[in-house]
Amino acid sequence: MRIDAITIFPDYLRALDLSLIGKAARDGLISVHRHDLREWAHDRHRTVDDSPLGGGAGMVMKPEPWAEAFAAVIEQGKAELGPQAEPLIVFPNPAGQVFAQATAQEWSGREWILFACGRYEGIDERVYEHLEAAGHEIALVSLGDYVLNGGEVAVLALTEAIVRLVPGVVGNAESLVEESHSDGLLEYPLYTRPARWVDPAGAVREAPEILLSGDHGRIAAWRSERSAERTRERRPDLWDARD
Ligand code: 6GU
Repeated sequence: MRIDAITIFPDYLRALDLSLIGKAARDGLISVHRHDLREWAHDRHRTVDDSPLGGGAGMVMKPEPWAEAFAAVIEQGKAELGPQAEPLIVFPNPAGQVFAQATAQEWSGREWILFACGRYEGIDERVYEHLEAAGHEIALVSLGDYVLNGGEVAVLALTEAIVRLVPGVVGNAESLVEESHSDGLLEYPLYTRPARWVDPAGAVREAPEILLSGDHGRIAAWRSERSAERTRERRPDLWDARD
């Protein structure tokens, strides 16, 4: 999978070199390319924003640097992947559809994702129109119902959610099956040794005995009950939406 990200803060995305995503890149499972939008600004100050037409607070990202950036990055990607390759262009945006595991799963099978990080109040609307008219597939996604200053933090989150589902990235693929949201429910509670633990306040805390029983059938049943119980309590919205 190829991942491109266009941003005015490429250093913000250095975290993609670390940990699981960094290793996936070193293992050749993904390649990550960061691009500074200001490379496609032409004035002395490398301006990428201007005041909103019609007035109002804040600044809007100008269309020209974005259009040039997309053209250049898409050309680079096609040079690497072949002329038939097409990116999914993802705009992190608080006004997008809320991102969820099903989308992470779907996008983990993509050949090429191009993230476009807006800052300020947003990007000139004509950039989206232009990309759509050119036949590109675009998606606006939000992390949730709150506002961040820009798309960079979202790209870190989205990339991690997607890349960990790329085959081979997570060593133990089974761990992806049991985790929260993989089946629309929250994960059951987890325990490790010691089975009997005295907490710092002196309370004795025993792990559920069933987990020591070795009876895999009963353990599985116990876990799915805990999973259901948790989901009903903490996320009634998920519980009501289950199949
Ligand atoms: Cl994806 N972007 C911004 N700027 N704010 C957000 C968001 C994204 N998701 C939640 N808030």
